[in-house]
Amino acid sequence: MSAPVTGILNIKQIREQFPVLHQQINGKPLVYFDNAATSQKPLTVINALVDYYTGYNANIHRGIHTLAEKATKAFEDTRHAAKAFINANSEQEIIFVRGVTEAVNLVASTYGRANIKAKDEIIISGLEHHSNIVPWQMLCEEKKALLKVIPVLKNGELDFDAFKKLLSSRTKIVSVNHASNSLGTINPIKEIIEAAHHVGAVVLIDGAQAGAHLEIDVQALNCDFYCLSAHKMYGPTGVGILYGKEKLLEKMPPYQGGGEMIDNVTFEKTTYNDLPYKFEAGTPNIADVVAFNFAIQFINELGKENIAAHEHELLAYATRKMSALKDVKLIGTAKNKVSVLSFVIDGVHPFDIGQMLDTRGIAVRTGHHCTQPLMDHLGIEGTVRASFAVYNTKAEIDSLMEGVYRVIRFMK
Ligand code: 7TS
Repeated sequence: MSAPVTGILNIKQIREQFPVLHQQINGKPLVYFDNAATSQKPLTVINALVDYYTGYNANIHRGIHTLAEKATKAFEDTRHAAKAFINANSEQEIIFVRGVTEAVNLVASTYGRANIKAKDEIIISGLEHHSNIVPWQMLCEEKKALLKVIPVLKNGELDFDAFKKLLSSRTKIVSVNHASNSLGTINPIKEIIEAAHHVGAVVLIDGAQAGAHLEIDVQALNCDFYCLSAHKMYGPTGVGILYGKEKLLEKMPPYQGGGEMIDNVTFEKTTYNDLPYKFEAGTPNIADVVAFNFAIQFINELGKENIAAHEHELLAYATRKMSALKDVKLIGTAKNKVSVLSFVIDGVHPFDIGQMLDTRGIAVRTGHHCTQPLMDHLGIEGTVRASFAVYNTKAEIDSLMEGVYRVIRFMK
């Protein structure tokens, strides 16, 4: 399979850094189009894990021995890199969590529990992943608050006028994604943040689908919270970031109690550690945090603009080819999209399409993509989703198309 040089990125060289891509699945070269679920990892990230466990595994922050110091430095280096990556104001604003799911739960449980009262309103959007729905629902149930939902237009964009009408002095939190995992829609988060701030609400942005694709500048956005999952950004699973404005984090109660998050403990009273450690109870996922730094470096070295340009070319190419098929319906045709192509084939279950593609070595995701309310709104059970990363090629999209032609011939 050819892997050409596109734009200024050498895709062939990039692919060489991803060992997992070079294998056959069901006798065919693997075509990995499930990047919105999790991206593959470059050798630098894999080697960082091996280096950590073979060279300097130690618990951090507490030891004075050499290994503990080395591990602590590597851990804190990632915080430094993450701060720069999203242009946070300080490292105190970067909390390591397991991923976006934990980040949203942390904010709902701490900021939410401390600030939401009966009849307050929380606004999410109809495009949200379950992890940006359920924690708010739980909070609303507990506090007798109300969950409001920004409607989704036919093309998969948010209805901004409807959003403005939902806003009022009762709105306390607005929580939306930067980009939709099911449809790819890039949301106008700067405008959403501005409008929400106008009524005094705080705003959380779920950046799960933005981290590897879109520029993120939390100061320019002026969001209050921003969440990322490393595993969708060429990094390891089990680690992510919660960014929060320092003045908000300072006032929030801790999330979990335990070691590291304390300043002083007596049986009568415990005082808490400074930021960011107040929110990092217990031994963290040290190895994966250390390796995450190499994923950030991978993205920085390629340049997000270059990555986005390549992925856009792939998206435009695949969209053109799919649109030409009368049996295929694209789901999500927003003007601004990350590289997610969702589709259905009339009369064929997405699961069957996924299985047939897998027999040809093509990995796509099928189903509701943890956005069941969105699928209900669209009146479908689910979609087939191909999502592209920087190592994907047009030749791989040609393979996908061959697979889709075959599904149509075979099933219709
Ligand atoms: N928010 C969005 C927009 C997501 O796409 C996902 C994961 C999450 C939150 C949760 O992230 P986690 O890292 O805590 O699991 N999305 C998907 C997906 O589209 N297919 O598998 C996981």
